[in-house]
Amino acid sequence: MSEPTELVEEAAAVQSDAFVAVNYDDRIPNNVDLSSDKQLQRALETWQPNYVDWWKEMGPEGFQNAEVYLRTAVGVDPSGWAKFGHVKMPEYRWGILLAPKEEGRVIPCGRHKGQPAWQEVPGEYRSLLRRLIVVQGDTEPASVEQQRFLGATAPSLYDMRNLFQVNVEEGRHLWAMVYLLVKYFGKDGREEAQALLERRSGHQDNPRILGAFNERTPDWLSFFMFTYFTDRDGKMQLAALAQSGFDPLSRSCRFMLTEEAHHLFVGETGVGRTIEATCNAMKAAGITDPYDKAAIRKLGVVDLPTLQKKANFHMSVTRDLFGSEISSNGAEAFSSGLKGRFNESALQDDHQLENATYPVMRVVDGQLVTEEVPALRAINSRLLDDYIADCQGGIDRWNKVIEKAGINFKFTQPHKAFNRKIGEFARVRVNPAGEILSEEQWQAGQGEWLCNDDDYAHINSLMKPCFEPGKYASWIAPPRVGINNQPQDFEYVRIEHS
Ligand code: BYC
Repeated sequence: MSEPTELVEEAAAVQSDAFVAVNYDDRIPNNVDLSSDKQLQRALETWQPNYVDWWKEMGPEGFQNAEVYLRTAVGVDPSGWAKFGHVKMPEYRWGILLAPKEEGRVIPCGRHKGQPAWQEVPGEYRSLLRRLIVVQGDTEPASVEQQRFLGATAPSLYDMRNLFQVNVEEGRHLWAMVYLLVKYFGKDGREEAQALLERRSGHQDNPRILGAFNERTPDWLSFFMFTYFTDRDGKMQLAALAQSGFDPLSRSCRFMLTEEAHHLFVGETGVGRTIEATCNAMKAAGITDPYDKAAIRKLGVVDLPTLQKKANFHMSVTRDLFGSEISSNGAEAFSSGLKGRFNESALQDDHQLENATYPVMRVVDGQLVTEEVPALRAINSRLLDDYIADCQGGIDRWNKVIEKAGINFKFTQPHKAFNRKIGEFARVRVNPAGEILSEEQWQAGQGEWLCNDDDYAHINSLMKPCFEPGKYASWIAPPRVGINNQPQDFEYVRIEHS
């Protein structure tokens, strides 16, 4: 597949403004001059062992002693913002990294537009701001918990390393939000920081806050789909929060976005390499019909229609993460100046939207219709639309691989209303083509649009570990280039001691 665009994006983002020297002498690496605020330092140093305990309990199972080739942000100069080396994950140097302060920055949107960005919490928006930070923070450990069993079935050491890299960086993103909570929200911030270590993905009594983060990530296809589609929600939400009038949040999110790019790359190339393996195997076996599942599955690869079903699930569950399309919470987050839109500064309007409207698809009298709605109340809907557009790039690149192989199959995004549990479409049943269905029709068709037991059985049968350096499971093609240009047979994870 084509060269990783996300990496190019990543390099560009990194070269822009993320370089501030990180102090690695402190117990908690940071570029926020932590040692000058003893009270904050003590509070974070009290949280740190609890975090490490959480990591040992809920982080990658079975690989806590493995030496993993990880990148750690050092933030020194444009030719090397990160350093690579083998590290045991519990010893990873999780730190607090903020993008540099922009002198004279103003609040970019909402009723306070043009006023100096807040350096302290604006009192009238305290609880809304805290809620946004907590929700963002909650997703980070949740994803680590969801992925904790995947190491054992990694299709290669390269992929295993990428999984663990994503995991440690989600851990760092939790640190980023905990820093804000502890520094700016006093006692309740410390309580929230503790609660972030106590909720558990999928737990009946104390689950993670948002739906998708309580779903299982049972196999590597789910992992790749998750990192392509759900981490992309992370990208969109972080981009919106990077526009926050609360400057420390903006600066935290700007740095997080540089790390997020690699997660999207892992997702896009993971799915792409799966498609490549399928196409190669079909070609070698002389199979041209992508729906000849029985024959294709015998080749030890994933048939393309099953991949589409997996994608359907992850796309629909992730779309729920944008909240209700029409939302007074969304309106208030924007109007208060706490959260902007995607690419806020590049948008050509008044950035206040008091009199503007936005087209939102709704369910009216059992029909899907598009209505103009006050733009402020449609902020979530707009971000969702931007997200759907942003998803398409990788899908097009996947389709090119299939086209090049001469196979007649094309991945598509299901209709926005398909399989939704939050918002406008939560109460209707809609197929991927966008037709409203009765409950009976939905039940009858579900297995065609989302993975059924048979699909899961096949996927599970492929989830066998492949731990020999330079070797890959049958269902996934090797990557074009190694991480940090390492050779094909590089030992990305030394697992002998784990
Ligand atoms: N599941 O007005 P509503 C990432 C709740 S991913 C369960 O509809 P609002 C990452 C909502 O909390 C990015 N509950 O929506 C990716 C509210 O509850 P309360 C994470 C849901 O508030 C991969 C109620 O329903 N960051 O970084 O405008 C790996 C009514 O809310 C759901 C953010 O999300 C759901 N899907 O918007 C690792 C940014 N949706 O308050 C990391 C911060 C809504 O009445 N969060 N609800 O109890 C936000 O901006 C907003 O909270 C949301 C919701 C966009 C999520």
